[in-house]
Amino acid sequence: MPIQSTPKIWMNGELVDWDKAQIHVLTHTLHYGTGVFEGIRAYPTDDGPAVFRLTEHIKRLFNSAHILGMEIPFTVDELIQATKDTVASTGLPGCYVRPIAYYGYGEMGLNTLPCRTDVAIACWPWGAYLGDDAVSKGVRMKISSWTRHDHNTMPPAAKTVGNYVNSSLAKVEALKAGYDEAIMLAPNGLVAECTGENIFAVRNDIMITPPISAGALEGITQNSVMTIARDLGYDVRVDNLARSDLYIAEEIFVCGTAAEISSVNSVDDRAVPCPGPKTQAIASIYLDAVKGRVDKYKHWCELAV
Ligand code: PPE
Repeated sequence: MPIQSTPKIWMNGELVDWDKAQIHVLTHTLHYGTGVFEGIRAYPTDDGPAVFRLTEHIKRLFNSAHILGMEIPFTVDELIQATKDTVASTGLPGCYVRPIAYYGYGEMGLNTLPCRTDVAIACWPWGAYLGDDAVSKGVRMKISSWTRHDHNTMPPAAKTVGNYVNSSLAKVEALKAGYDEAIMLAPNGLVAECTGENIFAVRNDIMITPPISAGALEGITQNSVMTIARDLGYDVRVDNLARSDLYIAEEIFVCGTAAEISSVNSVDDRAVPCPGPKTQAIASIYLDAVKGRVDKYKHWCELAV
């Protein structure tokens, strides 16, 4: 699906026309992957468009930059406001939001110390990432032949641009083989996450999701899911999962901002019961919560105007 344009993109402090939001072909990050980004969603609520867990996403952008050693020339509060302004400028009830901080035009070479950091925030409508019926029908997963990079190669806890070469290799391999999405294993063989989602597996009635140390991004949807699941009385643990745990799981789902919550119906052609009751219960509350319809999670919805 081609990107659907919106009127404005925020660039270094101002809203510019969508078509004018351009960068030079010698922009540093285009050559070396030296940037950090976020994926956020704004949803319609009764009070207007609200950005889901915006503060946490912007804080994670700064953490990613800190891991990379990049200085963002704005404050957390400034980028929170900039995101709200960009969302409001679309006139849309909801949209996907993509902030990116990158080393701009002016320097080349691997030394990033002299580079200037530019920041942009773009919004556009982005529908169901893994298909409209991802909760009910589930997706077919394949364990990737690509290993998730480890902490001393490309820190997976930072959402850096370059990290996503690894995810793209795995995603395309899975799609070409007829699957919907790939599961990435860490160099030690334990389950890390998917190409753009965290993973949960239910074993012996316990919901388990791998830790950051296993190579997972500290997912904000993962965190929302854990809160919802615990409030439902489920036993939720952050712990390691082996490949075989997935094959014999009672249910599996993946979650992320773009993907929201999606059931898994098979892993490497081993059927997984789908849709699982815990997955369905959590997904239904999550999809209400993002729209500000669940009082106890209303603080997650940060109004754009
Ligand atoms: N792991 C990875 C590797 C990842 O990219 C994401 C988000 C997650 C876990 C879930 O994180 P969170 O969104 O905080 O729950 N992936 C973003 C980018 C997807 C893309 O295709 O681009 C997203 O979902 O926006």
